[in-house]
Parts: sequence; structure tokens; C-alpha cells
Amino acid sequence: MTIRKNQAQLTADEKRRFVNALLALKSNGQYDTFVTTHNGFIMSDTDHGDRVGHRSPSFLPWHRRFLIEFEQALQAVDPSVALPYWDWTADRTAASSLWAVDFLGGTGRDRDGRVTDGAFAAASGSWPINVRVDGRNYLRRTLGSRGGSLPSRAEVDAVLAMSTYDAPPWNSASDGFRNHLEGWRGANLHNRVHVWVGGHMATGASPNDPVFWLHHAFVDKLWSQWQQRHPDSPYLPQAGTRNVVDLHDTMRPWNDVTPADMLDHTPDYTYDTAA
Ligand code: CU1
Ligand code: CU1
Repeated sequence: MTIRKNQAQLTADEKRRFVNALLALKSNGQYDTFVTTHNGFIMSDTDHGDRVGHRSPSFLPWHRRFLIEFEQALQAVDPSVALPYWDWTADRTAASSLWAVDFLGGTGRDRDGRVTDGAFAAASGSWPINVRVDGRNYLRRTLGSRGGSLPSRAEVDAVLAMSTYDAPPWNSASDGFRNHLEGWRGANLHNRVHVWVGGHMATGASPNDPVFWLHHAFVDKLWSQWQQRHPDSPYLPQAGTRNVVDLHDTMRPWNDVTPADMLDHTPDYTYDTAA
């Protein structure tokens, strides 16, 4: 029974176990295969070509499946671990316990964005950046330093109120819930958080920063809430759409997973609260 909790509610022991499981996947090489997969999709997902992980209706089911696989890899190391989620509408500053030395560590130094404390700092020696966007092999962050703020609860609520899942042209120009949550349109929820964290999170190799998983767990939770709130709003498009993953199409890189398979997450995990 996997229950995903708010990161702010984790005990010291739960934080320690989560961090240790991340370090174990890093050292056995599995972690970096997730980074490579994600980066490959970011590079190939385009507005007018074949798109699966981003800029398209399957953004939500694709990341739901990606997180399940990652969570199962963590659980192979430590069965007690579940992915925590980061409610960035509530924990909105670099002073949050999320960024403390006993959890994800803090922001990067001014000079080069290098994270210098916690388990993922370069000096720890256990978090080399191998899937790189440039020559630098250390984790980088610039929390909040590009200006701008994290999305507010009111902005989230306005997006959760949208009753249509997605709409033509099924890309970053679409109206509807998916694109407003992904962030290409409107208040910008998901994309804005990547930019606020900065450093690797603002690149295709974003899973190099462990906060990627906590961010996407919250995005996934918002999708789950939206599904509860709009039970008569189906995943769209349903069939016959060029370049995007319809309801019953298989979703790369998997050969046995469709968006329809991902609509109910409760066999795999639940969230600690529905709200
Ligand atoms: Cu992504
Ligand atoms: Cu993302």
C-alpha cells in the first residue's frame, strides 16, 4: 500500500529513507537511466511533430507512469518509501524545510549555481551529474532568483475548475485543463515551478534534481483532484488524432501502456489527502 504524503509532513526517518533510496539508485546507475529517458522525450516532443511526454494530452499519463516506475525502483531498495509531493502553493520559499540540509539541500551558490549542502551537493561525492546539458558535473539550483513566484492556490483552483481536459491543436497552444496545468497557457503552473527552481530543473535533464519527483507528484495529485471533480470529463482526444497519443494508443517508451490504463492510479498508490 503506497501512500504519497506531503513532504512537509514527513518524519526525519522518512526523509532519511527517501534520500538513501535515491542515493542507492544513483550509485547502481538506475537513476541516470530515468534522466536519460526524460531528456530524450523533451528533445523529441515538439508542437507539430510526434509528441508524447510534453506539449500534448499525454503529458499527464506519461508522467504518471514515469513516476510509478521510479517509485517502484525506490521501493526495490526500501519497500517503506513512497514519493512525497511538494505543494508549492504552500511551501513557497527557499526557507522551506524541503530545502534543508537533512532533505534536498538548499539553493546553489551565486557564482555558478552549485548546490553546496545536503546529500546532493557535489562535495558529498555521491551525486555526480552524468546526464549533462553542458560540461558541469555538479547539481545546480537558483531558487527564486530569476524573480517571479511559485503559483498560488487561487491560480491552481482556477485551473482545477476548467471542465475540458484538452483541445485542438493538442499542443502548447491548446486551451483546457492539461495545457493550463502544464503551463504553456494562462497562469503557468508546472513549467513555472521548473523555472523557479532553476539550474537543472530548468532543462530537459530536470530529473537530475530529486525535487523533480516531488514536483511531478504534486502535478499528478492535481490531475487526480481534477478527475474527482469532473467525473464526466473524459481524457481527450479519444481516437484518430495525428501525432498525439489518443485514449487507447500505446504510449512510448512503453509498449503496453495507454492513457486509458493510467486514468485510475489507486491500484498503484493513493494520496494522503484528497484536497
Ligand atoms: Cu517532463
Ligand atoms: Cu516537469
